[in-house]
Amino acid sequence: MSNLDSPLERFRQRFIHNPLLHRRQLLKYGLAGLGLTTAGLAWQGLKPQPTAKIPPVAANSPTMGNSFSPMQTLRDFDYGTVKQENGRTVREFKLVAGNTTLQLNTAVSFNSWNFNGRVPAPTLRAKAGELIRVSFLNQGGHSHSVHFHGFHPAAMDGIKPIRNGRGTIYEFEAEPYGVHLYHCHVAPVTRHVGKGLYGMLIIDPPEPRPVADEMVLLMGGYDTNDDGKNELYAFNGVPDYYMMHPIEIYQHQLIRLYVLNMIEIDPAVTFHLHANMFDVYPTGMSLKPSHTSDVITMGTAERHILEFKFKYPGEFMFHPHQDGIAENGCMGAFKVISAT
Ligand SMILES: [Cu+2]
Repeated sequence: MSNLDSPLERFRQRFIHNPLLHRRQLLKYGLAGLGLTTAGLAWQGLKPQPTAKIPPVAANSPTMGNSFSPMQTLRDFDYGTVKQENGRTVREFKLVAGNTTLQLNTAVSFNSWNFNGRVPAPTLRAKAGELIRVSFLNQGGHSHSVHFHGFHPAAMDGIKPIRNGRGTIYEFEAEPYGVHLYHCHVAPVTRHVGKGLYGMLIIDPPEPRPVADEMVLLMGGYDTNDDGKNELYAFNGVPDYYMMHPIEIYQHQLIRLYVLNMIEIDPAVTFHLHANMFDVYPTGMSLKPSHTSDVITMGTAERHILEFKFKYPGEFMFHPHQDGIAENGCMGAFKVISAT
């Protein structure tokens, strides 16, 4: 257990009187971790191999008053429905735009616009060279669209507004490999993205990357009073979630973070990891790191793969080094579990 005098524990104590927030759940050695391992094997289409050591995640992870749990969406990859067409692998995905109330903290509810009822949207994942087919249905009440980053024909660029109640299909080749994004591109884009219409697209290289405990961290900002400034920020949708509920990982285990800055309005933020250094794979478009650091700067829509292992057990924070942004919700921590 954490030391009650630690800054992390003091931070948590500020919230525990709150009935909307759940105390941390006891670890349940259920099927969640096994499911990830099996999915990983199926994905690679290989015989059993060494797999990443991932602490089990309770099926009833805290939601902090929301309809989804950032502890679940952290390692949740949507591989779509796979089909073979003319000798080619097609991955079909479904995105539905809608509106959901997000509970950002005990005082602030936020009317989000989102894909599939969650912020960020599902992390879509395919392999380089496959065909991606996304069925989009707009039930959001306003016109929306889905604009993907990566190579695709002009007709698939997702800048044409799709009216409420209508749908369309986006189809394009999964290229280039890397960590990309998708978002609504209806003007004003700042508002549509700020309301929550964004997600990550991961395109894996032809040869799989080394086995790792993989997770996504998307940074977002919330203009809660429509004053043209962000009042709150979050990793994966819910402010301060991973401070209240640190991400459990194992000591010495390779961790692969897919990080994306989707904070509108503020020009750029950094990502800083405490007590460690990470290898940087810019835009995830290389198999070798460009350099090693403990801080990286990202403008809006910039993203990278960061890899590291923790040498020491304990709790270690991560956050942008723009401390006003960190202290307004864009802060989290890893809880490194001893390997011995
Ligand atoms: Cu939109």
